[in-house]
Amino acid sequence: MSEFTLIIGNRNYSSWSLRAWLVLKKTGAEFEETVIPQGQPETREQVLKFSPSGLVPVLRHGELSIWETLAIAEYLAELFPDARLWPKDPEARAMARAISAEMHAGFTELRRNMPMNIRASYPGAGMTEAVQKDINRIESIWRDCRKRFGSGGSMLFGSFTIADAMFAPVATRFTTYGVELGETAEAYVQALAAYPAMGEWTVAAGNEPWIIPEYEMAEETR
Ligand SMILES: N[C@@H](CCC(=O)N[C@@H](CS)C(=O)NCC(=O)O)C(=O)O
Repeated sequence: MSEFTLIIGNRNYSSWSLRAWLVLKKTGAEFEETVIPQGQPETREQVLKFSPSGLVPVLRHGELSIWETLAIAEYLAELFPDARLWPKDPEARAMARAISAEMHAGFTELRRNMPMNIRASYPGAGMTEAVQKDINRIESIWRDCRKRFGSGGSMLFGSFTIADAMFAPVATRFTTYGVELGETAEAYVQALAAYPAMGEWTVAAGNEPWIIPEYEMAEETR
């Protein structure tokens, strides 16, 4: 039996689950996954068995249960220093933490209007002026990180860090909703899509049976 269990929601729709899963995957540790499908009558009761907040993801390590994605990420960064979950350089690390927190707390218009739906394709749906503002800010973050810290690889800080995990669901949204991006952002979206763990998650998301109607776009809203 693995030391770690990650309790997640649907792979296709649960953006926070994806973030925590990518971070845990980067540690190289063996872990088990428990999927609690969202939007079912018994979902809340099942999640509450593991998570006092009633939200997923939750990381279980022995008797310890950690909810909140950034807390999970920080815990794993402490346990697995060799996985380099944060950039080594203090300036880059400060920036990575700032943008991860900004992602955690913000971009609400994008999140509300373009819910993560990995296997779907809804080009043009969900766009508003406020969503475009969020996108502009995200593009500016990505450009800045790639230019200042990204020379060692194709991720925001070169190699994959928690910051990339935080923005991975945004990249899938840009693909689902066919968002037009500048060159740097487009290249970064492609790099994330080619990241092996992301590919693994995407295939699994495509094979899930559950459909949550509220995250599917009606014809007239596209
Ligand atoms: N702040 C939380 C957000 C977690 C969250 O909103 N999780 C969603 C799934 S992505 C959830 O559990 N929603 C309740 C539900 O689906 O029943 C975190 O960082 O982990």
